[in-house]
Amino acid sequence: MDRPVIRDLVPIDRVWSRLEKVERRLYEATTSENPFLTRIAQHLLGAGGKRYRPLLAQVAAELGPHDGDDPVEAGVAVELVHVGSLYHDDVIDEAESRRQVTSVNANWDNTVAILGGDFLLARASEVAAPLGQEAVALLARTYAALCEGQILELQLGDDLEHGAADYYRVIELKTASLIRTSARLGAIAGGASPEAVEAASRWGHEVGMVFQMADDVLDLIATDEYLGKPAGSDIGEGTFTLPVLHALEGPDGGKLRDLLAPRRPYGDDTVEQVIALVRSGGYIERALAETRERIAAADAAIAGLPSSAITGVFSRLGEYLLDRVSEARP
Ligand code: GRG
Repeated sequence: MDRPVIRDLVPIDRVWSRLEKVERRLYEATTSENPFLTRIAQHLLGAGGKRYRPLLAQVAAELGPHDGDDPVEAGVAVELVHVGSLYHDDVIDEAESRRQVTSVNANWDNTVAILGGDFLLARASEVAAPLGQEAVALLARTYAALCEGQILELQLGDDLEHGAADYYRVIELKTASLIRTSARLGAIAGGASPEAVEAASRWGHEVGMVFQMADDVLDLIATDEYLGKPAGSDIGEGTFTLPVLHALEGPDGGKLRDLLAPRRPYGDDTVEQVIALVRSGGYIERALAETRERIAAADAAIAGLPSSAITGVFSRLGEYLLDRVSEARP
């Protein structure tokens, strides 16, 4: 069966008309008195991006009665944090491209990318300020979590002895935190009840974890064509994700250590052998089973809410994120 289009999964016109406003506001919020800084700040906005975080904010806002500007501003703030963090991430990774265009660091240089990212983060705070103290504090905690996640990932780089618990902590901080915040801020801006805000937050946390776990599995199984880069790039960077970490603890752990213990850069054949051992040991299936448990936990988080069109939407969005994996399998 064809993969559903995300628009069909969210059949709520208000959500999509607010998202159109988010798009306009993203450009307003990233305009500087200096036209060069405006160009830098808008470089990735114009290149696309899936806008999942503002979409989640609009969906979560449907848990409350407000269909005004506050949910729109919540969506703008979370996308600006996301894009700002991508600027910094591309400096750290020395990335050449992002969203199918030249990355900011490669197009200009690291200084420009760092300042552009800082500007986007600053504008995110400014956009969130009228939403209130809770919103600003939530965003500030989320910037800190992104930094903590990135630092922990750096600390664990090339380390063959850490386990799944460390992996889960990294992805909770660097990815799930902002996805959770997108749902939480949207629910707050929509005027949802405290119970609904908590439910949206728990749902966002679980779905955010699944989002990164699915990405990490894809790096090990998808075609090069789908990924736009060779499979196994995480291994090449010394980042060992859940299936590899489980495999290191299994019967092939010794063979894997022999392959991975020598210093990087690994040859293509080494990466291929590691991937082959991970696949044949059933560790892709094991990681996917763990994502399915989290999708069930996400569903459980919203199960206590009064049943409505929006609870069905939450459920379908979770499934959609996981469907990417079967779509990308060779
Ligand atoms: C100063 C806020 C701040 C951060 C610095 C660099 C850093 C610390 C954190 C990096 C966090 C990061 C890039 C996590 C990965 C998140 C992720 C899954 C990105 C890809 O998201 P998509 O697929 O991308 O939604 P698009 O382009 O579609 O928006």
